[in-house]
Amino acid sequence: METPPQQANGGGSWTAFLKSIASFNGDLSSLTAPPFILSSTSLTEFSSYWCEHPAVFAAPAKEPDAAKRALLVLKWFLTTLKQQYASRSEQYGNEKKPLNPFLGELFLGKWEDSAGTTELISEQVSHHPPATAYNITNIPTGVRLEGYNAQKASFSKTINIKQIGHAVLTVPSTYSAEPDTYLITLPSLHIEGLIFGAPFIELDGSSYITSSTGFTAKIDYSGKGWLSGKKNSVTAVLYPTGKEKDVLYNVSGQWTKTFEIHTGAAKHNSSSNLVEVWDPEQVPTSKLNVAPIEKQHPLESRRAWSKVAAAIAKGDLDLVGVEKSKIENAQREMRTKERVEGRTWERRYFTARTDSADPALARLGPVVSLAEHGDADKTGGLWRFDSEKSKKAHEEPVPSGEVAANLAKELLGQ
Ligand code: HC3
Repeated sequence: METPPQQANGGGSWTAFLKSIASFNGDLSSLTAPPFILSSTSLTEFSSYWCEHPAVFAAPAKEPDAAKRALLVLKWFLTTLKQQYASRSEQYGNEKKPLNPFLGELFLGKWEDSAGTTELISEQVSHHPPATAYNITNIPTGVRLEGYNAQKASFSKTINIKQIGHAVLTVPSTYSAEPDTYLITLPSLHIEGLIFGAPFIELDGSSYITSSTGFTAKIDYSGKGWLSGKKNSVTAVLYPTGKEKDVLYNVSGQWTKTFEIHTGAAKHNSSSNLVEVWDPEQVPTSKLNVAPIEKQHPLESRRAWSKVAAAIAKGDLDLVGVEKSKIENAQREMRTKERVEGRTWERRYFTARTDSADPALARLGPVVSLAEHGDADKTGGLWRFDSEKSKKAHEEPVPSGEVAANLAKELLGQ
């Protein structure tokens, strides 16, 4: 059995943390985690996990057959799970508490590789409740993912997290008149290993991908049980929407290791129906390029949190508190000022859809039990990428010198 960190560190902080979790009110940002469990990475960065294999992300655009395109989308989704839920904790057992983003926080980057340029825009679009929105576009193919997410946590034996929000993948294809739309729901998760001071994520329940081309994938997650089962297990089936029994492809394996795709409803013993084996060890991830800190917009995550990150790296908890409070207080003052002036914070890249029904949700939402309003009450809005705003943001010069200093003072108290 592993040694709980309070013994390893000579402090009682992990036990205190466990006690605080037991009286947890569901607000993840309110968890007072001990210093060794604090991460200097903000949740706005997590949006990049959707595309660490840009070629896999863009692949559906080149597939003529609609069912195979849906399979490629399912495959891409499954390949992202390892990045999303295990990459911070490769050895398992050191999942940390990410920084809680402030409203307007940005994380911008680009992947440049064999798939061409793929752009990432991630923005904290709501603070109460916390919600992050993202848009990822592979420029050569136009494959584009947009989405937003928030978390609802509860405590029962451990921390259980329900993800609120969804993603929409658009795949332009030379083989069909209009682009395919895929509506993607997000899995639930819980934290394992808490009692041993070695937290890691296990996924549970089911999630779905349903497409405008008439295919649906159901993905089931499970972990290691008392008597059987393997950690991070996943199975999935792809079928024509509404015909769950007519399985076209099935997938089984572990989302952290390998998974196999077979035709039909089950894997044949002879593997004669094997389509593909995905092994993450064989396919290196592509590195996201992020501008050097001094060239970033003052609201870009790594620049805005740099002093907090330095304090975490030094293990100076008092300084972490001081630097975090500067940002929190400046943000509070900004919200008060906005209230007094009768305005709200203008999101830089996203707009909450309020005018008319969202086409993807209206068309595909009922298949996967997603409401037409997209749980907007729990995410501060139904957030969609705003290409007009994005164009404007791209045309503006990144604030530097005195302008940047004033912005940092006003918005981040730095
Ligand atoms: C629950 C979580 C914050 C949310 C993270 C999300 C759901 C964010 C969206 C990404 O696309 C996927 C994702 C991956 C990991 C999720 C985090 C894991 C742990 C963190 C909690 C706030 C921290 C709990 C504290 C501790 C010490 C137990 O790890």
